[in-house]
Amino acid sequence: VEKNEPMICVLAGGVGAARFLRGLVREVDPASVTAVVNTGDDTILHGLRISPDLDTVTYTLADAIDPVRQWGLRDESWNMLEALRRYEGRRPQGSSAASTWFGLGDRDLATHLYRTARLAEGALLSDITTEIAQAWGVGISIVPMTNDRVETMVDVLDDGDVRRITFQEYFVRHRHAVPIRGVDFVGATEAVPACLEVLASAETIVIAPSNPIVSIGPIRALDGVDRVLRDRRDHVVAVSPIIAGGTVKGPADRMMAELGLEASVTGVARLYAEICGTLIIDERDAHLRDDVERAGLRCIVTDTMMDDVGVAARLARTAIDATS
Ligand code: FO1
Repeated sequence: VEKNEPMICVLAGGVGAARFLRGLVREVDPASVTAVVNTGDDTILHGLRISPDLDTVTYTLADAIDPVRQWGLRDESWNMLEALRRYEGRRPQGSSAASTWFGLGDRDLATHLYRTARLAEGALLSDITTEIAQAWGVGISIVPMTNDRVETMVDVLDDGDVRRITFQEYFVRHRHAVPIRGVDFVGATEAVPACLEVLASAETIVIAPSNPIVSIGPIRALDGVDRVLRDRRDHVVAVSPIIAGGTVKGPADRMMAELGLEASVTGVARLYAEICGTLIIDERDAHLRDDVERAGLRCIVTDTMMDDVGVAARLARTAIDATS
């Protein structure tokens, strides 16, 4: 690994970003990489602050993520969750105590306990995130998009009425099986972004193949982020999370369609055209190259299906080369 490598910043959500980062650290010195991670998915349950995307990135880079679920830790046990069920039946109406719809594994719980206790002591989420990443031996910088609380809320259609629920209620409790009418990043306009310096100085800014609406959307909603990205558009490269009109994981395709966007690489290109110079699309979408270029982006076609870390490493190299 070369010394003094150019800095690379990756705008990250959960699984897709984590897989990309695992490939990237095979190609470059991890010390040259900063992941700016969405915290709009964060939630408080049982009084604990849970940061799914931060933990997915950390656990993946530590090679500790559960390979099947793609969230939480491998070799997990669920004694706490089982024990909680005793109280669930006794819970009064209107209480959310002892909720068991969100899977908190026994070992994963330690991370939430640590994060919550440190927040209660007044520590910054960014410092806590560094402490957790270092404890797991992760070599890149993992930075929450902001130290302030931003909460992604989803307006869902429920029996003809629009109802507002938290992102985790939408994603986990309802298994993202309810149609959405809108998303709102509550707190984003007042929040102070924790990423403007790294965005201003990175040689390469990669928008990871994450959900453009609820993973990249909250980062972009922070004051100044889109402005910096626009100024540095030639240094920004995105990897499409949409392949052949669908997603590898998660509901990005459906969410886009339900919000009136085209669930295709062209739809992604239109969302990113102002802030991003190059879009990397999968070979399966090669026929849409002209559409992407008509949207105003340079288009690179390659294998983006990160089934193994070798593909992810080659994809990362392609992204770096696109901006240098
Ligand atoms: N996803 C699920 O589908 N079900 C769960 O019970 C669940 C628990 C969970 C616990 C900790 C954590 O860090 C993530 C967890 N996830 C779970 C995944 C996560 O909520 C979503 O994948 C992301 O928020 C989407 O990016």
